[in-house]
Amino acid sequence: MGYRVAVVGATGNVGRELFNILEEVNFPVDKIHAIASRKSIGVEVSFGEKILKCEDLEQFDFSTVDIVLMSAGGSVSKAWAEKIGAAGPVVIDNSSQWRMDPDVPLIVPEVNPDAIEGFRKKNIIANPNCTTAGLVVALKPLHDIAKIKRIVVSTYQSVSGTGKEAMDELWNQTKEVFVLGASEPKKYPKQIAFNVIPQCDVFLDDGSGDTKEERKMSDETHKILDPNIKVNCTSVRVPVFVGHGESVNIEFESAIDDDEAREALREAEGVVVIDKREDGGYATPKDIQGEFPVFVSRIRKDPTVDHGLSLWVVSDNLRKGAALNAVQIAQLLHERGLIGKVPA
Ligand code: 11C
Repeated sequence: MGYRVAVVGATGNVGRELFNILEEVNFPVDKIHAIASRKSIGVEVSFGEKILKCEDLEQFDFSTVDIVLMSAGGSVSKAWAEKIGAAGPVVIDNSSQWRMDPDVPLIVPEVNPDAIEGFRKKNIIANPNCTTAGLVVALKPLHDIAKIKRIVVSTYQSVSGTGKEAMDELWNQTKEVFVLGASEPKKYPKQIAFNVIPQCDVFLDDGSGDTKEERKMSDETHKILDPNIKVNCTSVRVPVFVGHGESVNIEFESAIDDDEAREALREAEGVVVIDKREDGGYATPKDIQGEFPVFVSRIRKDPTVDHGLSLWVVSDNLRKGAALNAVQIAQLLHERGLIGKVPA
């Protein structure tokens, strides 16, 4: 027996990956709907061999499905997720809208699977930000050995995190630079081709100087892994199409050496260690595009603190950072027999 599934935001980068991954992991699907805003009604998306035509979000009867995978941005999730959850299906939401709501579990299945049990209050489960997902999968096995006190993270985020128009902007500017000069930036505050931009998302107006992306890294790490970990993050956009890298410096409460960390990471679910300490003996965004795991490289002691390690983490932001994690949440619900109507 399979489930009746709807994908909301079916035409976006993550929406399309949701269909691919449901198919790749052979999720038990009986019926599947592609849902989008009115302007995309009739647009075709593929699910395996099948072609689906997008249906109108405003007209769709959500009581006819069991699971809704949503990736249509924060404002659509704000307006729709609670209503959809109240109609019956469980909503797995990829936006930042519900992540910090105390009545909504924020789940990375390798890290905090048991927290999923709390989803009935709103019938919504939140999927984390792409950089947080990769980070916590890599931190969890280390935190289990020697508690983490503080992390300093610098991200190297690809343009697909901003969406399709940002990918076009990088592509067009890259071509234009050698002819007429790069066109004016639209999606980013500065030229992204042949550049790096130390800003992801908007600046917060709380006087901290942090961007929204940087705050998500700290808030979401606290909710998923441990509220006591101090997080300092600088998020940077780089001219890469897919795959987010993260340089992570970790300070632990007690001793852990690099061999022990490497071994724990090798055994951890959802992690692949590539750490050869030679030219090219590490993972880059280009190497891991389309892959499921989180890749960890450059694991080494940080001798500047008592118990410190540095590492390099890279994952496919559209997969583990978004669509894959959402589908893994659906698989977790399925394994635990949690998909069905909200109990009366
Ligand atoms: C980026 N991390 O790369 C963002 C994209 O909260 O789900 C995902 C935003 C989010 O710009």
